Amino acid sequence: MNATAASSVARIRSPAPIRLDALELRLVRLPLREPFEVSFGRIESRLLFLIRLEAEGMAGWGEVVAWERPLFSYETVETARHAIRDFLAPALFDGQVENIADVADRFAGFRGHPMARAGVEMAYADLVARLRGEPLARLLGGTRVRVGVGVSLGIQGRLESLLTRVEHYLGLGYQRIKVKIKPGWDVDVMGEVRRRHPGVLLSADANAAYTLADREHLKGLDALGLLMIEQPLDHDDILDHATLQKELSTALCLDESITGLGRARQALDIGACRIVNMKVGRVGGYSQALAIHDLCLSRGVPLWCGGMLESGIGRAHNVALASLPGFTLPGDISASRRYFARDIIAPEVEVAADGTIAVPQAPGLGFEVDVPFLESRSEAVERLARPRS
Ligand code: OSB
Ligand code: MG
Repeated sequence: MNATAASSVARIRSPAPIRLDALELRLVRLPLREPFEVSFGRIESRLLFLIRLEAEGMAGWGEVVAWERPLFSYETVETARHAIRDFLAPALFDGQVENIADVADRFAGFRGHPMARAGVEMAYADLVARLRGEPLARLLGGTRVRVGVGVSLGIQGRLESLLTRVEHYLGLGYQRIKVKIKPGWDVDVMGEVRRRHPGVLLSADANAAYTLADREHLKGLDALGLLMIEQPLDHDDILDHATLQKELSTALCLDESITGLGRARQALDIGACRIVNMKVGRVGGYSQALAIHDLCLSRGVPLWCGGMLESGIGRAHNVALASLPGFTLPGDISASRRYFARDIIAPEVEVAADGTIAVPQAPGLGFEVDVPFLESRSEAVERLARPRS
């Protein structure tokens, strides 16, 4: 894994080595304000998986971004619970922890389960930031005080519904519109959005809905001046994407396929994409995310922060991460109210009229968790404590 080599990773350390006292796993269900549909499926509510890590009388929060069903990747809420409860947490409770590379090293012998690891790494990073009295963004190496954001619009039954939503979010200031596409809802739909909004930053996300056999059809998107086409081909492919990228003038961006630092480097080496979508959950935590950030920055590859319909906790982590210098394009980090009638943090994440979100300057995530509301929506809470020695 060799996350230790990256300089920014080395900053995520507590003032002194600490013993972690407890890890709480919590499942919370929030209804979505409207259903969200992408090429692989549709959801109406989000079962959120939150991690609370305790040490030195303080607590840090993280979020496991897996969904209930293995549609985006193979992980689910249940596989992540299993991985954390039975393998990751016990590894963490053994002795003292110094820094995030140490956390990643304890997990290094296990294969897979990136979203599970990431949830724990996120909670650890927030905890360390709070112990240091530093905003998480600064701890991660963030330099921006506001981050630019775009919105991701799901597949709609009717073109009119999509066009109304595009207008709505542009009116709120969002800097970039991303439209979810699939066969039958793609070139014509994107063409219509482009015709109405000639100047906007516009992209399409296929969530792996196509194959190389669709290359001629996908070339129809080249005339539309899109910022990028995200993950057109298989979820774990990079070779076919490299073939497709050579035939398209539009930049490809990989999301699902970038599962860690090694894969990111390979994808860039073979020209599988020209833009990278970063999701801390997908790459297995901050140890990988910061290394990928440093790689993209050093190669001049535009990077942006993706989303998984997170609660305010995951959202706050995304805001902090997107404040790093390599994040040069607007992220999929919308306001809490884009998805939820009420979020679990206070204040909620807000997008200003210029399409930016303020990076909090208070210690840790910089948002308070609304514990009474959280309790009222919790479906399961499990607390794992360090074994007494
Ligand atoms: O592919 O980027 C994606 C949501 C869930 C799963 C995958 C994706 C998305 C989004 C929405 O596009 C991002 C967000 O607003 O959180
Ligand atoms: Mg995507």
